[in-house]
Amino acid sequence: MSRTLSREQVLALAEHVENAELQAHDITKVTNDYPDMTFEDAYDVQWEIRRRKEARGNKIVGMKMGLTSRAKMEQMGVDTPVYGFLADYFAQPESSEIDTKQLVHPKVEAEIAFVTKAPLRGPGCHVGAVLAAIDFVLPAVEIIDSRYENFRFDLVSVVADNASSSRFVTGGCMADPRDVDLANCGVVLEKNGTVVEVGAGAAVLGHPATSIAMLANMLAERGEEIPAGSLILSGAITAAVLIEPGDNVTMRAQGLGSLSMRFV
Ligand code: OOG
Ligand code: MG
Repeated sequence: MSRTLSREQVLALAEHVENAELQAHDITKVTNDYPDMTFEDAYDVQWEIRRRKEARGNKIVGMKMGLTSRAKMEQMGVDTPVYGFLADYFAQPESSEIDTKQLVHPKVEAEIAFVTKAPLRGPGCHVGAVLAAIDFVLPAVEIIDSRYENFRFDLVSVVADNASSSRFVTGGCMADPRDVDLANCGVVLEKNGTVVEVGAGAAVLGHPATSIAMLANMLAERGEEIPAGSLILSGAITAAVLIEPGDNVTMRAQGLGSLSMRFV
């Protein structure tokens, strides 16, 4: 572990970045002011944002992996997966209206969500352990919203910004992972009735369950685990799509049904 920030700097950055989320305004990326910041520093900031939300009474309902597909890595110009947490108010019902006034510049991503029935702990967590600990999978649209100007960032900055987490919608049908071929599962993302992205589960590290194993192993580096009952977004299968007020978004996943939402 290497760190460059003092405790006071971590607390100040967490307040600064979280305020941008809560007030829906953009900020310059944190590495402009702290060019030597490390991943450990950035995760310290993210975990402090999580602590602030919990102290305010928010519940943490799950986790997300990001930048797990080539499409996303190329779109954002980065090369390593990152994780973030999901707070209770990020979850939005299927077919609901999502208020863009609470967001800076939202984009949508088609993902597979995993819900755990047993804790997952690294190091050494593998796909087999993940599949044994999963209660069910279901399709999900993640609404990401970087707080950084023009959605441009480096990996350290995006980690400090909770991996751009802001909202997510699950729906369609839940399935036992034993019954679905998640690598070959085709997904279609539509905006206003037009297909804008297509892909298959294998885009996420060869199999989306790999992403959950990677999360357990990354968390182990901080002595943390994935608790039972967590919802985990395994990462975008395709590139993210910018949306505007008035847009309707539908995701269809092979054998798992579809889900929609509207942005206002
Ligand atoms: C970072 C979050 C990426 C995904 O699924 O790849 C992400 C970003 O692109 O803003 O959630
Ligand atoms: Mg995502």
